[in-house]
Parts: sequence; C-alpha cells; structure tokens
Amino acid sequence: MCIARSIECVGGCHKPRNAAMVERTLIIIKPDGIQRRLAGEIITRFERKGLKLVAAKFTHISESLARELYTAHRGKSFFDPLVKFISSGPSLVMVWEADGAIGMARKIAGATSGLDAQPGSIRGDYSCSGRYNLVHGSDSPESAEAEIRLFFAPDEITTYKLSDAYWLHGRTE
Ligand code: IDP
Ligand code: MG
Repeated sequence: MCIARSIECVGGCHKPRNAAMVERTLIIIKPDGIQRRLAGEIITRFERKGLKLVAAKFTHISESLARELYTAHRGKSFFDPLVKFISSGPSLVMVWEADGAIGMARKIAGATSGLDAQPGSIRGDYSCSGRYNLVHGSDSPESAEAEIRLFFAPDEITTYKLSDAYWLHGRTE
C-alpha cells in the first residue's frame, strides 16, 4: 500500500521532500515462530532496521482465512499442508511501514526455504525447512493491500511519529 505523505526537511539539505512514498507490508510470525519463542527476535529485526510497527494482532488464523491469504498458491502441491500449518496455532500478524517496506521486509525474512536463505536473514538464521520458515511477508503493493485488509480494519492501523525518525532518514517523518 502506498501512502503519499508530506515531509518536512530538517536535514539542512534545503531540498524538502514533498511526497515520499511510504509502503505498508503484512508480516506474520507464523505458528512455528511463536512456538519456538522467536517472536521477540523477529520483531527486533524489523525494529532495528527502522521499520515502524503500525498494527498488530495475536490470533489463531482459521483454515478458511489461511486459504484466502494463500489463494495465489491454490492447486500447488504444498497448498493444503501450508494451510494446515498456518492454522495449527496462534500467529502474530503485524503491519510494518517504511519507504520500500515490502522489499526490505522480504530481504530481512530471506529466501523462502530456510535451506536456501542467507545467514543474516531471519530464515537463514533460524529455519532449516521449506515450509516451517517462521515469517510471512507481502510480495507486492497489491498483495500487501489485500492481505492487510484480510486482517485489519482501517481504524486498527495507527498513525504516529517515531521520535528517532530524523536519525533514520534525516527528516522528521
Ligand atoms: P514466501 O513466503 O517467501 O513469499 P511463497 O512462495 O509465497 O513464499 O510460499 C508461501 C509459503 O508456502 C512459504 O512461506 C512456505 O511456508 C510454503 N512453501 C512454499 N514453497 C514450498 C515448498 O516447496 N514446500 C513446502 N512449503 C512451501
Ligand atoms: Mg509469498
């Protein structure tokens, strides 16, 4: 999801940015991440990078919602086991916001299979499975928008300023 924002320049560059494109992405800490007590570690990766948490819900995803979330994979051999896995226990469903959040979050998560993911990524450091790979991250602005809508009403997504924004970007927001 792209959100046009008016940005005030405080960095001394004298070229105010008028409309930065901010993205939102749906990140899910899957049931394996919760069961393995990795939620804090995973959240820390996104926090330290500089993304902003704007919504969160700890919930046991139903089979029917899992089927909707992964509708693009219907018919594939891994679809049914994936739906069973995602609906097998509670997940932490979040929306994170930043310029380029969607691509950044996927790099932080790493390649789909933990067997291929680079060390330094969440999956590369903590997963050794193609399915039990700890996190979901939206793969495009269109899917982010649809996925966020599956889990959150518009008024459940918060708007606030982070006090360290200047030190992350050289601007106040
Ligand atoms: P992504 O999570 O990196 O976007 P997708 O291709 O969208 O990967 O697949 C969705 C989820 O389905 C993966 O995160 C993983 O849990 C599972 N998955 C994908 N490919 C396989 C596979 O070949 N075997 C088993 N599970 C898979
Ligand atoms: Mg995907």
